[in-house]
Amino acid sequence: MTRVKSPLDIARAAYKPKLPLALQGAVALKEGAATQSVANQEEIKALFPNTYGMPVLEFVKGEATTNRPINVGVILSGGQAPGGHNVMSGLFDGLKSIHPDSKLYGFLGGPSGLVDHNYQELTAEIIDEFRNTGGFDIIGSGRTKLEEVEQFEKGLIIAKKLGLSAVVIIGGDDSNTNACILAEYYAAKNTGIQVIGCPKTIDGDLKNDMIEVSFGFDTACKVYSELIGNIQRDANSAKKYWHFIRLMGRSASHIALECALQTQANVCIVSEEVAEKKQTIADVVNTIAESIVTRGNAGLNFGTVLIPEGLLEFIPEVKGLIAELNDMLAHNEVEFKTLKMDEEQHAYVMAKLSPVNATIFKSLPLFIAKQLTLDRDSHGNVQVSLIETEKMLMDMVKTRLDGLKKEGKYTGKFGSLGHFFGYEGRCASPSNFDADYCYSLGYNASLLINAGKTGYMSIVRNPYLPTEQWISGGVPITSMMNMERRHGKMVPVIQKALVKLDGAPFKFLESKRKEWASANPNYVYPGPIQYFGPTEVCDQRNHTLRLESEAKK
Ligand code: FBP
Repeated sequence: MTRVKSPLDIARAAYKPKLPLALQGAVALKEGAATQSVANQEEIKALFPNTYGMPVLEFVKGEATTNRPINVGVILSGGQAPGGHNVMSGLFDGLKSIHPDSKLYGFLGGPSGLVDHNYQELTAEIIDEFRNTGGFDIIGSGRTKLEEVEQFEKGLIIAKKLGLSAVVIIGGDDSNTNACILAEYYAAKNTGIQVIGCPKTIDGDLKNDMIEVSFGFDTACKVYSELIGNIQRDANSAKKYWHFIRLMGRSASHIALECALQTQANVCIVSEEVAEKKQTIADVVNTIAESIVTRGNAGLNFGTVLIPEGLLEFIPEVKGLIAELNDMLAHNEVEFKTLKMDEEQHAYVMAKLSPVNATIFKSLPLFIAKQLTLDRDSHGNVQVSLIETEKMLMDMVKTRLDGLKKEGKYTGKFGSLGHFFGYEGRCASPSNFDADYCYSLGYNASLLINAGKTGYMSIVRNPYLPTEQWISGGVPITSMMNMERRHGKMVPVIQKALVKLDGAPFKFLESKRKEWASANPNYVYPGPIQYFGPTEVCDQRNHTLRLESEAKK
């Protein structure tokens, strides 16, 4: 059955993503200095003897060469992010420009597709259907962790059968950690199968000196900011609700911060700051209540509060509780699951926890306590998207305001509504920035493969500048790694990039906070992403990228 296309789908299909100047034609490879991992150099070097210490790579203009056809398998891993389809179309076009007989295979449903040999050849017809569209539906995604030798071996069988030169893994920090382990395994065994990663995640936490932004962040933030702007206009019209808006971002608060910069919301909680200042839940409640009191006493009984999805894990008292819960539930999973939900499970957890954590657990609203014990994801993370922190804060803020009212310090009226924005933005049609950036990442990945590289992440630098000035190449994944404790064991992982409290975006928010929380805010209504029109409207970069890039000058 043919898919019914929206007018935007049809118009967007004709969009030609822009490539960096250096990639428009034949390329040559320039090698930079050798790299080392961000920390734990000796341990990482010992674990990755074949892929450690490689140089940073840059593509520059070169001479045309004769190439052989290349077959490549591609995997979409983890949460959806706008632009994934463009990574694939860039990869496809790159492979075809290397040799028209090259083939691209998509492994279906994420990394498990490689292990279970579920795949489909991606023909020009299929790729054309998905150019510049959002979503990962071209082949689907999944969260299976690639970590066992048995999985690598099964992958090898299908790679050999399809004559693959390389596997491209489009994923976040955990998926690219797995890509690195796979690359090392295949290199150590001399299989000739290369592995290349691409930096995906709306969360924006796969970021470092070489990767200024992960793809999808720009579009997702623009979608959420449009919604927040609309809510602010509604709030400013009806003047009767405080909107508590939780925003995706499993760990880092990059999304909440960027949306605050785009919309000038009244309050934006930043988890990293909460952790740094060792704040309690009561402190967070007070921060929010303060703005509500200031505005309420001035007759303004409405406003917006942005809450990062991962907040609870950053509140030191709750973090300790979650760590103990993770271990306890992992060890008692079977028994725990036989218990009746709610009371039985709650009592069971209370009995198993240390006294300190049992007290904290008991103090949480029942629905939050229950949500904290839900199944972990395949990487052992709490599924923060299922924890309704905004509702918890709405309740607690109300209690606090009732108290302040009794003390005669608050004269306003408090009505609140909760929202969670996450899935709304993950599959949006990519902004022009993400469409170009992703296409370039994919095209660039094909060139890394053609150059015989493995264990590299495809990178495109200077994304704040116009596309033609972007610099593309590769960075060894081992250079982003450090050792971290996971499931009670020290393992090599890509270091997650949290919001830097001395970074320009947070500093800017900090300088504006008082003003935005006050009775006289100046809401910004960003409106929808524009795909056609003047460049200052359509090609605008996000504030995080702008502020960080200006700070570098
Ligand atoms: P990735 O880290 O895989 O890119 O996913 C990010 C994310 O969208 C988080 O913001 C969110 O917490 C999580 O995925 C939700 O996961 P799921 O799609 O499994 O519900």
